[in-house]
Amino acid sequence: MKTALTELLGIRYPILQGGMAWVAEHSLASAVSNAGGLGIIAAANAPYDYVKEEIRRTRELTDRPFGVNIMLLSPYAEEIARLVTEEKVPVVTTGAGSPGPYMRQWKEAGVKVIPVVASVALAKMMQRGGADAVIAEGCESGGHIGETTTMALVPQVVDAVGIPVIAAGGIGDGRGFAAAVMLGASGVQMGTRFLVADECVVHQNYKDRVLRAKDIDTVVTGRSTGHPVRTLRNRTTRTYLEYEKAGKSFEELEALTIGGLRKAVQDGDVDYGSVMSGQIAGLVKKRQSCREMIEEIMQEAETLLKV
Ligand code: TUI
Repeated sequence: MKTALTELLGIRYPILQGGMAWVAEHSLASAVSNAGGLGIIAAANAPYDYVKEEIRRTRELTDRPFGVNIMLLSPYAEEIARLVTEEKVPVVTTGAGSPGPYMRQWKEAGVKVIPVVASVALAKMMQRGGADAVIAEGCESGGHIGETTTMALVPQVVDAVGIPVIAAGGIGDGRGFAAAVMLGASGVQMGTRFLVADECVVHQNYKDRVLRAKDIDTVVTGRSTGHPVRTLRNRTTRTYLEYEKAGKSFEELEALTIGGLRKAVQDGDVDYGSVMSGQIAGLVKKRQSCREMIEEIMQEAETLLKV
């Protein structure tokens, strides 16, 4: 399938893998790129040397294009931005903020820039700043989210900008892909489905929670602090939501979740850790390789889009 996005990035299928913190490392990213999508390494809160090594390992495993995601709330965001420029990483995606200050250096280095946006206003600002495409991410996504759903956000962003739009949030199969195309998207980004991929290094307990999840099993914590985060419901989210209702302080809330994602991803502590996942988890029922996932999704989508 050829779209503005496959042309822009030189990839076979217009499927990006989300830059999931602690999850999206060289093994997952290279598997997605080798399968014809765009694999992405998450820089998350990691420092320069760690991400540099991840880039080296990814390059060892694939000669296809790949990306690095910079989480702009990271204390290392600025040095990771420089690393991406130095390494001439093919694609950079950003999340949780505006990458304005770094856009120029990336463009000059020939890095393709694709910011994640959760509003039309930021999408327009990114286009003005020279972004090559934007990822319009709805609040069905896992992790740090905006307010608007994918269904409402994507067509509004498509109407507001002239660059390719990638839909994210709530997409997990060929039907979601086809729906995104109907909304005007040139491709999709998926995170939750790739969580259970064979090449994904997340702890088996985490994968099992996603595989067992039902439609209503995610919750959003942190709406009161300005950092809403979607995860699968567990003991910690229950306590968190009680604390929020009781008006406990920001510090008390933070103390509940600090290090929670690492605990869930690496230690497999899915009762107390932060099991970030999108609402589409209820649809994710089988483990597969990244190649099987991508080929299945594209086949389903192509059948639907032909009728
Ligand atoms: O960034 C994400 N998702 C994430 S980042 C993350 S790491 C984390 N861990 C613990 C607590 C908090 C974060 C986990 N999940 N998605 C991309 C995304 N960006 N979603 C929403 C946005 C966004 C929101 C507001 C982008 C820009 C924005 O406004 C920026 C501005 O300055 O206008």
